[in-house]
Amino acid sequence: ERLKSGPVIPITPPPIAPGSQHRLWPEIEKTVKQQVEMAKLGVGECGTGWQLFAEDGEMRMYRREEEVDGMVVDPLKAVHVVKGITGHEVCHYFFNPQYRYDWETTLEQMTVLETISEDSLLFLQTHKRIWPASQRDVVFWSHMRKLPDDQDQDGPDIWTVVNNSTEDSEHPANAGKCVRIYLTVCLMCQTRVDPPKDGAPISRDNVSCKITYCSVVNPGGWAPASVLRAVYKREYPKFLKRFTAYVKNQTKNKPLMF
Ligand code: 6CM
Repeated sequence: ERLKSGPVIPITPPPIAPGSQHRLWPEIEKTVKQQVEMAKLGVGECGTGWQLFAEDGEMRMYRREEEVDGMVVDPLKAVHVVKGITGHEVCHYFFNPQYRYDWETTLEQMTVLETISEDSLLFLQTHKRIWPASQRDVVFWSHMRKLPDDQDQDGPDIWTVVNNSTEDSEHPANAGKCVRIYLTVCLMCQTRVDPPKDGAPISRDNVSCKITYCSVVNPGGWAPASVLRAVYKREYPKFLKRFTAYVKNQTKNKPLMF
């Protein structure tokens, strides 16, 4: 039978390269582990140098004033607790490019340069110019993952997205009108579930998400310190409030995603 119809050619699906084969993978692994460990550390009562600069309801934002070669690189750490959403949902809307223009108000243009793996993307973004500084752009990988909660093995997983600057030979820094910025960002989300006493199914009323957002941005070139600090003071609270409100609004009529 077979000989009559010719040789049997096995049909194998095209290989999907796992992230672990990618040139950036060792750096992604190392950075994600480091960033999550750092995000888990509290800001401490005092003495660690974190100063509270914005507060609104459950949201607290802290910064440490730091400069490198005269440029402001103040590390930022924010914590927020938002009712009715899960960590997986928060990370889903933060990671996926199709939602970014909806919530990222400083964004001018976003391009996905490469899909590294299902949960890792390479982005090029240009941000709106802030007077009197030059416009900024940034190339970064972004990676989303879930991690078991070692404090609560039976509880929901921790979800995280880490963004970290990298190089891309086709988009060299400072080649056009933009100054390249360098960032490391970690969004870490822990879901709390408070099940109904009567054994009723878990609804959005029974969940809340503790969000920790850490960021260090090097502006990459001249930017007046006072303007930069004023921009951060205004933009970070605006971002976290707007983004979490966006996630609440997007998910309110959808089933919970753990
Ligand atoms: O983490 C955030 N967004 C992510 C997705 O876009 C990603 C990108 C962060 C870019 C942060 C750059 C913001 C600052 C750009 C202006 C620099 C101006 C310099 C000159 C000023 C005098 O991680 C949310 C980022 C929220 C930022 C407020």
